[in-house]
Amino acid sequence: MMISRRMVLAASAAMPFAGMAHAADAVSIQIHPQRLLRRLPGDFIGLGFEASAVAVPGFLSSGNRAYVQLVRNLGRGVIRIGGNVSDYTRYEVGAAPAWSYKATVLNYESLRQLRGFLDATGWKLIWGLNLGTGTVENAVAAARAVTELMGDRLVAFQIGNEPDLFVLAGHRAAPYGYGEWLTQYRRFKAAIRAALPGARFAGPDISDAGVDWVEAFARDESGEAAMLTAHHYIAGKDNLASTHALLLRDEIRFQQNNLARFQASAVKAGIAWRMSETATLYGGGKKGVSDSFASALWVLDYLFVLAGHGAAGANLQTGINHLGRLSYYSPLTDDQKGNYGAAPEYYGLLAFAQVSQGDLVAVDLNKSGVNITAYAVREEGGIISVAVINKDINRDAAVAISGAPQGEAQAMRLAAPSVSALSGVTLGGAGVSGDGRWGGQSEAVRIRGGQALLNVPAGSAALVTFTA
Ligand code: BDP
Repeated sequence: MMISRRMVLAASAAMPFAGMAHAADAVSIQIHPQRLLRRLPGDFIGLGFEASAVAVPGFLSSGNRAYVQLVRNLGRGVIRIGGNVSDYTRYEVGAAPAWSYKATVLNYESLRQLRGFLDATGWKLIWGLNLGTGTVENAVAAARAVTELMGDRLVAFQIGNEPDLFVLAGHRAAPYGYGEWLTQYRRFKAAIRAALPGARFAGPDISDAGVDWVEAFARDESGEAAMLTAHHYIAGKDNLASTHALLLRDEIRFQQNNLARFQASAVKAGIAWRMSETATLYGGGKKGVSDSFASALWVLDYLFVLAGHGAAGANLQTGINHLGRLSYYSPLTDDQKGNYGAAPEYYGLLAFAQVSQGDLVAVDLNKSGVNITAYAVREEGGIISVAVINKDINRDAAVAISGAPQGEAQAMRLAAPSVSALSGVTLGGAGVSGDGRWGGQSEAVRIRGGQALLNVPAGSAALVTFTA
């Protein structure tokens, strides 16, 4: 846990749930510190921005102190530039920058500022080139400038955003399937490689519907591609089923139909896979749902689900969308007047950042019918952190954790007035200010008979850290 060495609150002062009105259900968690599932990549967390975000002067720059701090709080991650706007974006070295949906222009200075932002945060970059409406010549020019300016901060290029939806987006006439796209992808790739022999590529950056493309791409570009990439949204914002409860439900079908297949493709091709764009509900998110506390519990659980399926990480789509407004699913707020802040979802990312540096190890969970999940990470020095996420809207959990090293345990709580709360979210009892300050603290956890005992109320999470 990143800040676990901070001051620990006295247990008595930190028991806000002591007076719970109804009985909690008994949930038991058994940790297996020696049963390694996988090492978690240090740059698992990612954010994603529409290409237009790079054009806004000063926004993704080292001078935007507040934003830099908000991003730095999340550890060392990866920024992905892409989205719908990238398929309408032009690069011109000395042109005036512009940041509208279908007419975004990036210049050399836009990229220079982005490099400054990456240096200030320590983050890396995945860059999406315009295949939708751009020329191969302009893609080469953009790739040259990005390569020159980003140096080793650049992870890979992508070519086209959600090309499996190119007909729907009006970028291509039907029939346009994987085969047609691959031909064009390879033409762009060859032209870029001719100019930049060391260029790395990731793809196919498809929507939820394009799982077959990932498998085909893994097969056809194995030994060529640096990474497999895909997108995921739980559902659309206009879907009547898109409620808080939907965000909190385990996505069993998606895990089986998409994640398991991505994992198998990546293993077979011997390369990494990453969820390069993801958020709760597409269409810019749903007001009152995507921007509620449910999204914090969702993202904390979801990142562990992805990690469990071998993902290299995930880029949470962020900021001003192609429609020119802030997406409700954005973890970071932006009033477009220079004021920023942490949306509820940010707290879930911040929570993940506290407990995700190390090895994912096995847990057995006895849920007693509660909609609850638990994940354990073994950090350097044998510290074990357990994320317990009670996604149940009604049922409190009386949690007993065993199998962790005997010694002390501390908990940091992720909480809010309710899952539908739009504000009042805290991690470790503290909110995050607009300039990124946060002073979250842990509370002592009672240990009895070798078990750590704590209540995790309905619609909340706890990060429990054990030190020997
Ligand atoms: C995705 C696009 C992204 C959009 C998002 C949405 O790649 O640019 O902003 O949908 O609809 O498919 O919110």
